[in-house]
Amino acid sequence: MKGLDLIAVLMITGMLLPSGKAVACEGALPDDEEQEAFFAAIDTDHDGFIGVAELTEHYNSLGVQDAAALVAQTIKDADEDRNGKLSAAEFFNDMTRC
Ligand SMILES: [Ca+2]
Ligand SMILES: [Ca+2]
Repeated sequence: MKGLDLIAVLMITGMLLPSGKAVACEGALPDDEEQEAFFAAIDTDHDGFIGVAELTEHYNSLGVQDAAALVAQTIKDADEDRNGKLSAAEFFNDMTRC
């Protein structure tokens, strides 16, 4: 996800950190503690990765209309080592990429 696409998705999903700060690409990278809390909230089986099912659940909980499509797009864009799930680094790299 890049540029306007990312911003649009963030607006649609209301993807906010627990502190209420939006994850954006304007140098507002959240601190490690916030990243960990946010990641852990989605990584419900605590295996250190966000899988398709977890991401789908997250988007569903945010009321995303076509969660499956957004999940597929997110994984496609962010899964740098192509193992089908997102590590914290992959996840936040994608969300904060400009
Ligand atoms: Ca997991
Ligand atoms: Ca991966």
